[in-house]
Amino acid sequence: MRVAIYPGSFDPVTLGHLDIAERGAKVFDKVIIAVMVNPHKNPLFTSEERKELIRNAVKHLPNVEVDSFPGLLVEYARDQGASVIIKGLRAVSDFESELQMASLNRHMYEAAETLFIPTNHNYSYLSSSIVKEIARHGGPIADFVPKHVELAMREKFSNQS
Ligand code: COD
Repeated sequence: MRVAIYPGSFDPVTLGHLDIAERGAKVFDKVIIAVMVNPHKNPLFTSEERKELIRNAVKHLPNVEVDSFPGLLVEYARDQGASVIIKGLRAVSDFESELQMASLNRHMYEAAETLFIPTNHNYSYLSSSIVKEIARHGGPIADFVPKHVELAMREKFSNQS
């Protein structure tokens, strides 16, 4: 069974993330979307909240599971018997940091190959950070995230103000 991990912060999950998950699910027997810790980011949603938002968004994908892990991605990949790490690529700016992570991950765990899936051009400009920035100011985000994620963001920001 070919198992792939699709890791990220997913704070929150966007239509760009979901497009990558759907396309990954067509290639692998099982895809695990793993909510991980990016030490450079200060999350808006807890890990549990992010998992729940993703679960709601991938209900239509029977071979996709959602999980979280607080440690190293390669440790998680090894535990899960995953041979592939899926990453989405939006622009050259993504490539630089993703290439660095792919090389380090392979150095730490040779069995894991990173597979880059190019963004759907409809979502190439999308990031969780930019969606949060728009939502924080009450701007329109319906084209960028599923409805339940939009509602969760509205609630989060209304509680913060
Ligand atoms: N279109 C296509 N792909 C997209 C889009 C979009 N619009 N938006 C995001 N993506 C891709 C990203 O390129 C990425 O591949 C993935 O979706 C997740 O994105 P984010 O922003 O939610 O997640 P990141 O980039 O913060 O995730 C970084 C990790 C959490 C994966 C990384 O920090 C990590 O592996 N942490 C665990 C600790 C570890 O092992 N560190 C050592 C790494 S060498």
